[in-house]
Amino acid sequence: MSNSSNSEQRTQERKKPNILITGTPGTGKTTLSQLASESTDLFHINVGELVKEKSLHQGFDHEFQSWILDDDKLVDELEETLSNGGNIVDFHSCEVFPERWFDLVLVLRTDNTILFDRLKDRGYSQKKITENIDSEIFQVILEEARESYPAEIVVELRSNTIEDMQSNVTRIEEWAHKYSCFANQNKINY
Ligand code: DAT
Repeated sequence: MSNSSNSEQRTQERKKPNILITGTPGTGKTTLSQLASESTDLFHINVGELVKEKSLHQGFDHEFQSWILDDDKLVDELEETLSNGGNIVDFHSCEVFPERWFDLVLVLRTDNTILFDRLKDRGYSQKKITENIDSEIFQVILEEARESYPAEIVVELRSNTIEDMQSNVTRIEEWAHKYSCFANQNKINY
């Protein structure tokens, strides 16, 4: 199936879009998702919290200090909600989700020195800080997004400053509004 028919299928099925906000830990996913959720009628799903809350994991990895995700459980848990549309999904990885779920994939990017300070403030160990900074330098999440979703729905967003954050919220707000208008027009046409 071509990318364009994939996106048509996405729009026809949902009156409201699903947006994935992804990026290295500390780039601002949760803050942006909360703000964007408040200024649109989209529902914020913090996947990291959900995984802990509903035990969608196979235990804790002490070496990497993180939960070992149970992909199948996570996809099953979210399937119905995502099929209905109207969600902002916030997670530090993106390859686990089916491609058909998302209409827009935003990858947040932060300069190393700024990211370092944020992760240090969060109390991360030196090892965890280094891993995450390396991941940001090598654009791991951006590459993952480009491999997992059609190029036209993957957008890289700078997230260094409060001004960046505000402009990202505005862009999401405008985009979600356009999506809804387009979906409603489609409905009238069909
Ligand atoms: P993530 O969900 O990606 O782990 P977060 O939303 O928890 O990141 O943000 C980490 C910290 O950085 C938090 O104290 C808020 C701050 N922050 C996030 N994005 C920012 C931005 N664009 N400008 C300034 N501070 C930001």
